[in-house]
Amino acid sequence: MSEDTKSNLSVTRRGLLGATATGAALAATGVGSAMMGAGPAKAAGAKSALAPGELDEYYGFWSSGQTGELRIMGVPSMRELMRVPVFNRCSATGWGQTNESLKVLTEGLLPETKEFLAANGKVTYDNGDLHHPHMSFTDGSYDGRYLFMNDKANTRVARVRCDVMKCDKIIEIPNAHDIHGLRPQKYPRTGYVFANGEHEAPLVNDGSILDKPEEYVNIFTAIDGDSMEVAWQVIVSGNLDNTDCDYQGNYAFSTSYNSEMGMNLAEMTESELDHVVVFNIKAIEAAIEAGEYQELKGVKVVDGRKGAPGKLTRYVPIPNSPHGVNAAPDKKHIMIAGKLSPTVSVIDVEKLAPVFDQDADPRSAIVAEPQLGLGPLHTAFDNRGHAYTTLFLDSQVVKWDIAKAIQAYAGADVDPILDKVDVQYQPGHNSTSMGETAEADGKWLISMNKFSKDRFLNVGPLKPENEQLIDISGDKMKVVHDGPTFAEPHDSIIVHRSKVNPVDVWERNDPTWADARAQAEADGVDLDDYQDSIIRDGNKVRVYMSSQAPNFSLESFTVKQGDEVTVIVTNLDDIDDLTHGFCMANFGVAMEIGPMATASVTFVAERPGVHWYYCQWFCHALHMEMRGRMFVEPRGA
Ligand code: K7E
Ligand code: CUA
Repeated sequence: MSEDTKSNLSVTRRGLLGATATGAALAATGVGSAMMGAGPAKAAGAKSALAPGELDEYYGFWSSGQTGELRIMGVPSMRELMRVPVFNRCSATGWGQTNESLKVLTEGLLPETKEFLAANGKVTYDNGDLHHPHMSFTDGSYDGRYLFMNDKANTRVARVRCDVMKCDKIIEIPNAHDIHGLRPQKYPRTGYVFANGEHEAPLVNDGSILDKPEEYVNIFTAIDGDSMEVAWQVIVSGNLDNTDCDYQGNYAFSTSYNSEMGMNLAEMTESELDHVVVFNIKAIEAAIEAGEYQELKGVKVVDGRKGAPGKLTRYVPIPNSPHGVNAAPDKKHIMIAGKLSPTVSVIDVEKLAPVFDQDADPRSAIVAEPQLGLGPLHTAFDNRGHAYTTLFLDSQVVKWDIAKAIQAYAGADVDPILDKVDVQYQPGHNSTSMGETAEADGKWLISMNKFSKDRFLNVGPLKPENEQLIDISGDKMKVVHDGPTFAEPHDSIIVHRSKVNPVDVWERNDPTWADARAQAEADGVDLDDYQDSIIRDGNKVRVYMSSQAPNFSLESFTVKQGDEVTVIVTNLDDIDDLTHGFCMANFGVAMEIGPMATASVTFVAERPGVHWYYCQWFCHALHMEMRGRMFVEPRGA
């Protein structure tokens, strides 16, 4: 427990209800004797409610599913701190409209996608389906550089810079279809970002193959997290669901819920066993090095299908339809959640070498397979050898002992299940504080429940989800908070705040507006210290101005109807929390300009007359007065 959580502890009814009865907890939480004198009271567990002004101990990074953004939460308060637009559009920040964001949203698209989008009158996709946000690692723990995330809807992978909490790269993954599972390499560093294509398709998907399942493949992708380029891909059998990797840098693992390669539900759930694909990273790198690959759409692709010769992959049979993959912080065990099977299969990474090198039975790497309950989906961990698995159908989280599960599998008469707690309702992912790193600390667990039903005021047929905070610091799990969220976070990570250090004010030389800077230089404008400038270049007009509360440096400017106008605004307020906006009324134009940032937007001035632009970020007592006029002279005037 960190110093400041300790000092934040207070005795509340919720704390009392969330009690754990151990003396150790009493000592750790510092609950006074007056409290204990109140009867057979139990010690308060860790405190979730923070007083106004108190800061959270953890950052929570939440996905938002079909909303397409990243969300930043405070844990344990469960307060939403920020939304970071990624695959979506954002009215507040202009994401998807500013030139800077459009560059991120378009530069990583494949040429054929750009053509397809152009035929539909678009330059990029408007939607995304963001399931899995994960932070970059160095040596088995978070390093606070980047967050990576997938887009299942349009086969993309994005990166968010943790220094400014903005998305700086989005790439479309060639050859694959519908990126679902995603995890960064843990050791020695990220390194690779592993990404699963969920839906199988003909390798060359040009419309010549439909009903030949044997020609359908799936693609596992390793992306270089530094350059955000695809490093290599592996062709696999069966579709791919979730992925994780070990703490040694040797293997990655992907669950496959459709080893049958079925195209409908009956076919997909036909066989009793599916599999997890184990990828031998060093063998794959060696194959690439040796030239044993084919090049597809500019990517080096190796063959790791079932039965393919070599040591690139192995297929470990797992009971019907496995879903989640989670590496334990003991750096040894990988948990494969059964979903349609009530089991979690535990792989010992130290038993994989014989599977690759001596063709040992792939099942020999399984060291436990406890029956936990119905619908196991995902597993999280504490630092005491316990695992916490969500049970979708039972609407529970089950806490179990990894060592006991291994003993039971070896024949001992022990029950690995330690505790079950009801959650409301139907949990998907869960996550624990630092639980996806070697620094798991065993304090908090979030159960991300797909249904909230009766837990909140009714808001109509579309209900929020319910994300419940569970105190896992004691022997028994205690649900201490309900948190509604909008569609539809799948996954989250809980990162100690010591790992994340965002800036308050942008650096003027930030690469985000490198294009605007280059254009300014070409226009003879010093972007860091310029006079207002209006540059005419044929029918293109570039309007440079700055903002300083409560003024735009330009009170007005004039263009001609039909001009393509680019407005470049630099916020010269070098002050924490002084964001301005630029909104051109009735032009559908609005953007955020953070302190010391530059942002730009381009539109065609097709509406003659006087048009007000204003700052839409409440920045000053005279914020309403922070405005100016664009005058558009009618064509031919
Ligand atoms: Cu289980 Cu997309 Cu991680 Cu949802 S996935 S729950
Ligand atoms: Cu600047 Cu409001």
